[in-house]
Amino acid sequence: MRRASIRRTCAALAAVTSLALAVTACGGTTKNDVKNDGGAAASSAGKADPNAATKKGLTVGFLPKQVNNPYFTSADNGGKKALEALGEKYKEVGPSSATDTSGQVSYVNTLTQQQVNAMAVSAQDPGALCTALKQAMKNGIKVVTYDSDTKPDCRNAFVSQASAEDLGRTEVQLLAKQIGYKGEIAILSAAQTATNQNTWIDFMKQELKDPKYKDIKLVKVAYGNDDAQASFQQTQGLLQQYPNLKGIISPTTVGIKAAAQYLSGSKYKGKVKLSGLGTPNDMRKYVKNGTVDAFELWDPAKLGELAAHTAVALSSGQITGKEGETFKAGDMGTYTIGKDGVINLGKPTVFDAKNIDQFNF
Ligand code: RAM
Repeated sequence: MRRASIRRTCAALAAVTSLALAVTACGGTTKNDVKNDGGAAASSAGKADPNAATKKGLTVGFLPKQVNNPYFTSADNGGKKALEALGEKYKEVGPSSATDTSGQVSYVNTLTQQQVNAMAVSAQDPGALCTALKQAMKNGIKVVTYDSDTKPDCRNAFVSQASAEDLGRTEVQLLAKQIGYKGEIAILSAAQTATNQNTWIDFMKQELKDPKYKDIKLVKVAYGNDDAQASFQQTQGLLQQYPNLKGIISPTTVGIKAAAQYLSGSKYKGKVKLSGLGTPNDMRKYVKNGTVDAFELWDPAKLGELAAHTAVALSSGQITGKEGETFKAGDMGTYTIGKDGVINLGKPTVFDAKNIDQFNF
């Protein structure tokens, strides 16, 4: 066990037992130390010191949902760049399938055994990683989720690409406009357990309750598992099952690309509308050939960069993950931690024929 972890355990012990017992159990700790610390309870809750120096030489492990997904390549490279500029070390591990939850658990355990200082994880499933992530935190490792969250008590902070509510609602708004507020629509999602997609889909359903969408019917949520072939087949299946389908929302970069590929080679091109979340580089040709009118995304590299800065700020003691704490994320500016330890990157960009050539990611 590391020293930091022993200290945390002792502080936690002091918070729940009498001070005398905690002092005995932790040897070395004196009453004066505890006093100088501002009290055992305070130190167990962890006090942020916004003026603490940024530590150098930290190792931060990135664990995406899926390593061979270009979206995560961009995100993690953003993290790498930020870490190297700060004098830290970067590493990346992760499964090649977005539905390999037990693989993700093993990678969390590997990073813990390797005693990284912090890890940035995009969770394939909200609960499955919890035990492993809690074990990491017990060992003094700071845990940041980025892109896709776990439960709030299983990490120190979550770096969110944008407000989940905004993302869910705007995707419906974009597609509804394209289909003239009328007709059957479907959603082509990623993995059935994906925290981020499921949260956005819940907000899409809420948005659809607005009377202005009374003539739109959501007929199905299909899952392509962030696998190109499965997403392509699911799109084909949706059109077979619902020949009157007017539109598809795909809130995944892998899904929207595969759906665009299917539609552009079919009789549905330009007739069945497709929107959701994609990268401009993946979607450019489908915007130019008339398959897709508009879709949205944030800059994945910026998401990775912010996750890296958050991991370093946590490891340096500048933040603990509590609402209201602020920290500097290099030249990205100052960020404030919101409710449940969520940090929002900002607003996504809507891409269409007019602006798509201005973006290269
Ligand atoms: C895929 C992944 C990722 C999601 C993007 C939009 O690459 O599912 O988690 O944020 O799409």
